[in-house]
Amino acid sequence: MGQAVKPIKIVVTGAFNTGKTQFIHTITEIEPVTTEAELQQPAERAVKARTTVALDFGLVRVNGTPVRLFGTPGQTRFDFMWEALAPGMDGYIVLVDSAHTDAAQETQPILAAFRRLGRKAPYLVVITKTDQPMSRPLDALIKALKLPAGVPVLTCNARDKREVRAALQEVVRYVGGAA
Ligand SMILES: Nc1nc2c(ncn2[C@@H]2O[C@H](COP(=O)(O)OP(=O)(O)OP(=O)(O)O)[C@@H](O)[C@H]2O)c(=O)[nH]1
Ligand SMILES: [Mg+2]
Repeated sequence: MGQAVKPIKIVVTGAFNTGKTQFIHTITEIEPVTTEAELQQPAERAVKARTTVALDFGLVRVNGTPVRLFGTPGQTRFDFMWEALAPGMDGYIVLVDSAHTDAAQETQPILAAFRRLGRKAPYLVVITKTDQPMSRPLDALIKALKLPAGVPVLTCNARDKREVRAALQEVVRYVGGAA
C-alpha cells in the first residue's frame, strides 16, 4: 500500500495586481477561499475594483503531491498578513506583472520581506501577464529585479490553466516536493 504523500505549502506573493488571486483560482481543485474588499482610492479603482485583504487559499495535486496554495495581499498596508501566512511554508513564489511599468520597484519590498520571513525557504519568480499587449521586455525586467544567482524565473499567463500547472510543476520540483 502506497504511503500518503505529504502536502506542501506554497505561498503565492507579489505586489498589487500581479495575479495572485487569479493564479490560485485558475488551478485550485477545491472551491477557493477568497477575501477581497472594494478598493477605495480612485487611482486603485482605475486598475480594478477589488483587492485581497487577508488571503486566498486553494488546493491542487501536482504529480501526486498535494499543494496547498496560500495567496497574500499585495498592498503593503496588509503586510501583517505576510507574517501570518509565511510560517511553515515549504517555498514561495513571487509574482511580477510584466505589463506594469514599476513592476521591479514594487516587487522589491516583497522580496525583502519574504527573504526575512522565509529565512532559507526556496523561492521562484513567476512573471505574469506576458500574454498582454502591454507586457514589457523580460530581460530588462529580470535585470531590474536584481535577483541573487540561481533564483529560477518563469513566465505564466495566470488565466491559463495549462500555464499555471506548468509553473507549479517547476515550483514543486524546485522546492523538493516531487523529489
Ligand atoms: N491577461 C492576463 N491577465 C491577468 C494575468 N494575471 C492576472 N490577470 C488579471 O489581472 C487582474 C488582477 O489579478 P488579481 O488576481 O486580482 O491580482 P492580485 O495579485 O490578487 O491583486 P491584489 O490582491 O489586489 O494584490 C485580474 O483581472 C486578472 O484576471 C495574466 O497573466 N494575464
Ligand atoms: Mg488578490
